Amino acid sequence: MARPKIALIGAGQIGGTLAHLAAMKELGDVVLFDISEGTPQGKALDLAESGPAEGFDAAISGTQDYSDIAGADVCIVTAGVPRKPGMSRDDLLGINLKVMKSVGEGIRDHAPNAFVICITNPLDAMVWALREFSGLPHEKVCGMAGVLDSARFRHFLSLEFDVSMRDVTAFVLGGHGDTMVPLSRYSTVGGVPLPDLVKMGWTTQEKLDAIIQRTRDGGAEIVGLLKTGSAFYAPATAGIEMAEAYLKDQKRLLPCAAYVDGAFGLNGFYVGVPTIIGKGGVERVVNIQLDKTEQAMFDKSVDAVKGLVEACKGIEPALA
Ligand code: A3D
Repeated sequence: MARPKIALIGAGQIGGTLAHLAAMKELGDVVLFDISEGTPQGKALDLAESGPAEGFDAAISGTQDYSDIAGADVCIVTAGVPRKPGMSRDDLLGINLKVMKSVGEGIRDHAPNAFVICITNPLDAMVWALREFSGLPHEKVCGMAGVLDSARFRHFLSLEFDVSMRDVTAFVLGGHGDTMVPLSRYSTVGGVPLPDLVKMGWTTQEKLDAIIQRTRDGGAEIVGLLKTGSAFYAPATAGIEMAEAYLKDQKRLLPCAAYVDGAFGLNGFYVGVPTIIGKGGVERVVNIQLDKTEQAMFDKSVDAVKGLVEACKGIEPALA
C-alpha cells in the first residue's frame, strides 16, 4: 500500500519544520512546494539526508511545479509572508490574499481530494478565501490556530501551576487575532476547571487574567523576540497534530478554524470552534454552550473576522 502523500505549500520556516516533523513521524511522503527557486529542493535534500541517522522511511522532494502535488492526501498551506515587529496579522491581508488565489487554484487543479489545512495569516479570512478559490468541500478545508493558541495557554498554565503540560487542557476559540477567546470554564488541570482552581487558591483571578492576555499576545511576544519573522516550531507541531488526526482517522476533538453552519448562531462562516477531525476531514463542529460573557467575546471575535472577509471581497471582486 502506498504511503500517504503530504504536500506542503510554502517551504519557509513553518513549511520546513512541518516537513521535518512529518518525516520523523512517518506520516507519509512529503512534497515541498515554494515559488522561491531552490528553497524547497534544498530543504528537501537536507531533510532527506537526516533520514539515515533518524531511520525514517519517507521520500522528501521539493518543487516549483504544482503538478508534483498531484494526488496529495493532505495539503498544509503556509505560503505567503509572516509579520514583522509592529505589524498585526491583519496587515498581511492584501499580499496573502493574492497568494491564496494561486495556491487555491493549484490545489483545485491537482489535489482536489486533499484535506487542506491553512496556516497563512490572517488565518480565518485566508482559510475562507482558500476555500473559495479551491472550491473544495467545506469540511475538507480548515485552518490551524486554535490548537496553537490552546497549546500556548496550556504551556503558560502549566508554568503557573507547576504541573505537567500533558495534564492541562485548554480551549481557545474565535478568530486567531487580538479578539481570540480563551475559555477558562472549559480549561482544566486533570479535569478540574480553572475557576475551581482559583477557588482552591492555586492561582488568583488577576494572575489568570494576565495569562489569558499573554495567550492573546502569544504570537506578538515571539515576533518581538525573533524580530525577523514569527513563530514556527509550535505552529508546525499544531498543524501536524491536525494532519495526523485526519490521516489516522483519530476523531480528535481539536479547536480549528472551521466552516460553521448552524452552530454558535452562525450561518456559513469560518471561525475557530471545537471540531472533530477524522477521515472525513472536519467531521463535526462541537456546539458547546457559552455563557453570556463568553458569547459576547465570541461575537466580538466573529465581527473582527467578518471585517477581514469583507476587506477580502473589496480587494478581490471574484470573491464578492
Ligand atoms: P516564511 O518563512 O516567510 O515562509 C513563507 C514561504 O511562502 C516563503 O518560503 C515564500 O517563498 C513562500 N511563498 C510566498 N508566496 C508564495 C506563493 N505564491 N506560492 C508558494 N509559496 C509562496 O513564513 P513562515 O513559514 O514563518 O509563516 C508562514 C505563514 O504562516 C505566515 O503568513 C504567518 O503569518 C503564518 N503563521 C500563522 C500562524 C497561525 O497560528 C495561524 C502562526 C505562525 C505563522
